[in-house]
Amino acid sequence: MSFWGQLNLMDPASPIQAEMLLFHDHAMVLLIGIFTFVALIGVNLVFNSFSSRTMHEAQQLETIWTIVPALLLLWLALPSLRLLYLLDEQSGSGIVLKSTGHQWYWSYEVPAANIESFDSYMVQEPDLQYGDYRLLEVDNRASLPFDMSTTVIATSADVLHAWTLPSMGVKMDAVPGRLNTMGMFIESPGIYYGQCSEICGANHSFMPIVVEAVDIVDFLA
Ligand SMILES: [Cu+2]
Repeated sequence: MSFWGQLNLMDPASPIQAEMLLFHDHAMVLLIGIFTFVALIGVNLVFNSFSSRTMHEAQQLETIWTIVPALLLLWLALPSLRLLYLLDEQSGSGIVLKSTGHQWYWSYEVPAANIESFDSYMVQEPDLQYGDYRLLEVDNRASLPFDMSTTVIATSADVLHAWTLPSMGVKMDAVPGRLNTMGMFIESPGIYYGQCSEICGANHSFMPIVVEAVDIVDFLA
C-alpha cells in the first residue's frame, strides 16, 4: 500500500463503524457551533462598553440560557445512547473468532470452521514484501466471512491486551481469565488491520491484528 494510503484513517467496513463516524460528525456540528458562539461573545466582550452595568437580573435570559444548553446536551446524548446499545448487539450466528492475546502475539481459534488455535506473529521488517505495511502485517491472518454477522471473543493468556479493528468499530479488552464478546458485521471483502491497544509490555507495538474477510464458501473451504 502506498505512503499516502497510510496517512488517513481507515474507511468503515461495518455498519457500526459507519454509525460512529456519523456520530462524530454530529458531535462536531455541536462543538463547532458552541466554539464559534463563545468566540463571538469573547470578541464582543473586548469591545463592550458595559452599557448595562446597572442590570442586576434577567430572569427570562437566564431561563433561556439554562434550557437551550440542556436541549443541546439531549441532542448529543440520545444518539450516543442509541449507538451504545447498537454496539451491544450480539449476533446469533455460530461463527465465532476467539482471539487470545499473548506477550507478544495473538492466537486465533474459529470453532465453526474447525480451525484449531494458531499463532499470528508480526512479519519482521527484513521479511516484508513490496507493498506490505510495516509493523502491520502478520504471518497468519485471521479469516472471517463477510456480509454476515460474526462474533469476536477476546481473552488473554498473560497480561491485559486489547483486540482492536478500527474499520469494524471494535475495540475490546483482552483480560486474563475472562471472555469479552463483541458482535461484528463485515460489509465487504478485504484485509483489515488493527493493533493491540493496551500497553502490554516491551513489544506492545509489535503485535498487530489482521483479519481477512472472505466469501463464506471460501471461508468454509
Ligand atoms: Cu498487547
